Amino acid sequence: MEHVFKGTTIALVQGDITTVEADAIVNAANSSLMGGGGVDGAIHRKGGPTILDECRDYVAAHGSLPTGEAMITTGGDLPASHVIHTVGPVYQGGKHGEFVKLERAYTQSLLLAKEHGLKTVAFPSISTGAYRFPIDEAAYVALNTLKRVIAEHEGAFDRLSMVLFSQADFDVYAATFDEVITTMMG
Ligand code: AR6
Repeated sequence: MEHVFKGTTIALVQGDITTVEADAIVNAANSSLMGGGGVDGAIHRKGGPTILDECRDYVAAHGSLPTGEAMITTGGDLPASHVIHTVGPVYQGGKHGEFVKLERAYTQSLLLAKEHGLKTVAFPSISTGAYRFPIDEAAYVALNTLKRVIAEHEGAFDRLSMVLFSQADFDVYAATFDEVITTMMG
């Protein structure tokens, strides 16, 4: 499922993000940057030890990565050239700034990609696994943020995708995609 918005293709894909060829894939990491479960575990397993070495160097130089911020490493053994590591919020009922923090995780990842001249970026559904963000609300934040950043940085990106691990997650994003992206292009 995809749609072109201001020259950038926005795509929804069902699958495993560690198999995606892109200038960057995004990792739903935690502040320690030392790996974990879910998509973070999968990226480090498949990407090999150089990614963790680069994360360790980053933490030694800058400290841990706050929620809503992003940093970049190479892609190691992954088909993607780079990994942008970001930290989504832990969902705590929705009244603790989670929506703004989730939006910021997407935005900062995209700004970092732009800074490095990376034109194709694939995201997992940040915060909707271990961090328990309701997926329907997270889909709305994710897709609206991609759209806003594309409009604010026209020409910066060729293709932005959301890679949903399960069919159920894909279906939720697809319904939101119709609402937020396809029908509001004007
Ligand atoms: N490709 C695409 N999506 C995936 C993959 C994959 N290979 N594997 C899982 N997902 P989570 P979070 C989906 O828990 O909620 C980690 O331990 C998954 O189905 O990976 O941001 C970190 O170290 C879900 O929809 O990330 C942090 O401590 C989505 O990715 C914490 O979890 C996000 O689930 C971050 O939690």
